[in-house]
Amino acid sequence: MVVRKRQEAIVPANAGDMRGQLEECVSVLGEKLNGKTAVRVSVFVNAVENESYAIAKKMVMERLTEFFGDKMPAIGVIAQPPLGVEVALELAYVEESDAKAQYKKADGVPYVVLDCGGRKELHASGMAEADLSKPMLELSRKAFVQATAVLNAEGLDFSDVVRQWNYIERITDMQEDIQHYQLYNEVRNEFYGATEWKAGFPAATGIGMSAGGVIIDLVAVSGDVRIVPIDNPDQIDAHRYGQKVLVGNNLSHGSEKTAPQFERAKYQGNGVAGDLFISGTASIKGELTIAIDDAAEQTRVTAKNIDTLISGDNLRPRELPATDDLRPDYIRVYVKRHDDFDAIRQVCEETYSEAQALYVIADVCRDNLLVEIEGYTFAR
Ligand code: 3EB
Repeated sequence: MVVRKRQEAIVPANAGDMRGQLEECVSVLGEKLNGKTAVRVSVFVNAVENESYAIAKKMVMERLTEFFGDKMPAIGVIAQPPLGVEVALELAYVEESDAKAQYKKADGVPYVVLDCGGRKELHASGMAEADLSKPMLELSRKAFVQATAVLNAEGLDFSDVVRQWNYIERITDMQEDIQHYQLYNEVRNEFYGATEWKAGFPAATGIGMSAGGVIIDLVAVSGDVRIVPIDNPDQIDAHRYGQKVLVGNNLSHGSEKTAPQFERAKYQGNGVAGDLFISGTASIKGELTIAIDDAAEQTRVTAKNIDTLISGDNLRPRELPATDDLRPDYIRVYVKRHDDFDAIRQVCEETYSEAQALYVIADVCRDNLLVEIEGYTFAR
């Protein structure tokens, strides 16, 4: 059985400080979760440097630990200010009757395992080095070491990951001649290289945050399941990007820079129903940025990329059950500049009127990208 994930954006309606808004979010969380099983809570906080991030993270973790007790879902706290508020939550849950949840810990990371009858689903978030004073290389490696520990504790490896979020502090900043994002790509390759990839890389998001180092969230599956990577005919696969779109140097200062290893989308299901994870998508055609300096047009191009990706025409040849055009159930929208928010939101609301949406401020991985959109839909 494949269990439909539901996602909800929980954004406080009342003004106030972070603590007050968090309280409001937690009370909404309680209402939404009535009879449901939380698998992940992503918490977006208005913090712009490590000191205020650490304070916010501590407050959030204490409050959510109190709320969830010994049934902690995957939780990550991300320094990406939600638009207009101090804190917002994204809740991912399943109907309790759908799956039996186990709450576990490995290397200090709480995670959830859903037993879906012949199929196992792992949700883990917030994997990161705690000491944020360490250099980017160590921050990146520690996030992957923790992810490895969680996967191995469940007898899985990276090739079982179907969805990954890669949060990278000040993603386009240079550390000498190496860009933070490129450094991350090299480290990702160190860890990904150790596994045999049978059904493509994960669907992923690679996105900036203002503080917090490097954080990984993931969803992995094993058992009786069909996993299908989905590419976009209008975009070059990111793992085939050429050297000229990757910035700066690489770690070894010589050989080729490693491209971002992810698929545009990934399906996991049983031939009748399944999850369709839509990777972070931007205004890129081929491998080049389109509509430079025009946030509204970049949003339209991004939406078109998503529509093409999950269209019946693109899915049918892969023998996925969804033969009609799908729409995202849920989108998360990363806005680079606050001033572009209204323009971006207007396009998103017109295009995805039926989807829930969460808007956060974040640096996108190329200087000329003003918006990135990720999504989820249940294909059946
Ligand atoms: C792009 O299309 C935009 O490095 O894991 C999107 C999704 C992007 C995932 C990643 C990066 C990643 O190249 C950036």
